[in-house]
Amino acid sequence: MERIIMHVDLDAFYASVEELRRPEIRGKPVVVCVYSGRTEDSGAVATSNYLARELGIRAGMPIAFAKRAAKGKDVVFLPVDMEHYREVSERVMELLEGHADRFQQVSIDEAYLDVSDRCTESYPCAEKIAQEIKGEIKEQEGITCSIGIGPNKYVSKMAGKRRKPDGMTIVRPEEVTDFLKDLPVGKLHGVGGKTEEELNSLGIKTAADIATYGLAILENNFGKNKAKLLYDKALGIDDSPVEQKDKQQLSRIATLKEDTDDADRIYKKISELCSDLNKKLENKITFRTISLITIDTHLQTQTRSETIPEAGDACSVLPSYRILIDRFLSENPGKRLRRVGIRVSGLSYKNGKSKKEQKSLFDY
Ligand code: DCP
Ligand code: CA
Repeated sequence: MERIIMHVDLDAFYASVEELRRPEIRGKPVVVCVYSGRTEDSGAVATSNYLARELGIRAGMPIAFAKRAAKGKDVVFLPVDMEHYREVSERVMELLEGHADRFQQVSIDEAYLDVSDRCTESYPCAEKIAQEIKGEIKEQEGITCSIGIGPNKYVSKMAGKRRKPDGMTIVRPEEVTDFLKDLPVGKLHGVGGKTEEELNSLGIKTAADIATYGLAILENNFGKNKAKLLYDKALGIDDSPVEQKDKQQLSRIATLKEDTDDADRIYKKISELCSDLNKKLENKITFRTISLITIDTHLQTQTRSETIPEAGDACSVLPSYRILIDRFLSENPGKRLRRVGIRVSGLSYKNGKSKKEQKSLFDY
């Protein structure tokens, strides 16, 4: 059976999330930075929104360069808030997972969905799912994504890059070679700068050139493995499966009814979140570390963690959360919280029965 794979990538992720929660910066160029702290401007750009990209400001650029490009213009510079982006990411990933037969998250804002079973070779079905996903992410999180659909992971990734932001591109099996043929070799996902140069020096500029060159001659120049890799990229061949991986951490975050610094109110919300998280743990996952996540009225996020003896019930560790809450409040007098959350990490997955339930030979 032919597979149908979808690649979902959130647009200008950190910047979109910042624009969403800070209405005052919407419509302006936004640059999100990792400040190293050495001097005021040392560090690098993590991402920029599309307006800032028009000024030439891009991810990876030193902040000082970005400031020069922004000179005289109303450009907003913000520090990264990883905790917040992780929170949004986790919710989006859960939403996506619900639409897939097999699901693989590949970065904070990217995932592959295998929809082959639910769509049995029907691209209109996959397109419908993609539209639903776009709608749900927009409605639930207020941000946009770009989606590529194709017969394998590589083609879906390449398709997703074709139209951004808020794009959708479908490449059916019979369209793959045509879709790739005019692309410069450097644009093929996984072909690095050095390989691009080597190919160019042989007169190979596009995917079509690689295909015409042929596998045998490529092998002379690149060795067997790399030649096959390049050839497959030119023709859009990729058999790698969408690999479902166990999560490393689980969390739940919620908004308090009103901003507060009252320990009991915060504790009450935390206990609700514990019950909710237990539904996910299902007595099948244990954890060794717990964290309290706090987001105050100025959107400042803090995380406090504690290593505990292995546990499987999120509510059994409520006393430890109480200690973390009290510690937060005493260290931050006057600070009121808008949102609170819990996270468990250091996860172990029990496959089927737990050790206790497994009978030894002697029990028989
Ligand atoms: N990121 C980073 N440093 C980089 C590249 C990216 O910290 N050099 C972070 C910020 C991005 C996020 O990872 O928001 C996702 O990376 P993408 O490459 O998907 O870039 P964006 O989502 O920002 O933009 P695009 O719309 O091009 O996907
Ligand atoms: Ca992205």
